[in-house]
Amino acid sequence: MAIERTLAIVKPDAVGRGLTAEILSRIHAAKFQIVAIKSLRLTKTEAEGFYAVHRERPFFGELTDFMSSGKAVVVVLEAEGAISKWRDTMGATDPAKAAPGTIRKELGTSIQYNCTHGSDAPATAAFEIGYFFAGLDLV
Ligand code: 3AN
Repeated sequence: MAIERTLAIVKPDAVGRGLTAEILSRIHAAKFQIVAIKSLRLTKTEAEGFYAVHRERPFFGELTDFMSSGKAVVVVLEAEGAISKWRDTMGATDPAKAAPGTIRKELGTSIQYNCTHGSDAPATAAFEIGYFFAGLDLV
């Protein structure tokens, strides 16, 4: 499998609950390299731009309110097959349906407050990484 990069976000629910170090430790345990990392608070407009593909979904307003409600930690991860590997490490979107041992199963509290984000395909990963990081941050 090829070496890939993906964008992970420790969402505001997890940062607010003091779970950043726990999630970074799981990233380390799963053997991802951290290529770039920063802490920031998205504006509502920036959250809408990030989730533009979901603009027509009924939860778009709620989702972008939540994602701009507090600090998040955005991380570029690298590994063989990083995109699917990180989605496996996170577990299913709904914590109630996520597999045992996954971040969302063990730490998430609802489909909205599910602690982490991960890109879902190579094109999405390229867009999402570029949304937060410049080329020079990624050398
Ligand atoms: P994933 O993050 O697992 O790729 P998506 O892309 O379907 O899931 O959804 C993006 C984000 O939107 C999810 N991480 C979750 O926070 C939120 N979301 C998805 N479905 C719902 C829903 N039914 N109600 C509220 N928020 C949702």
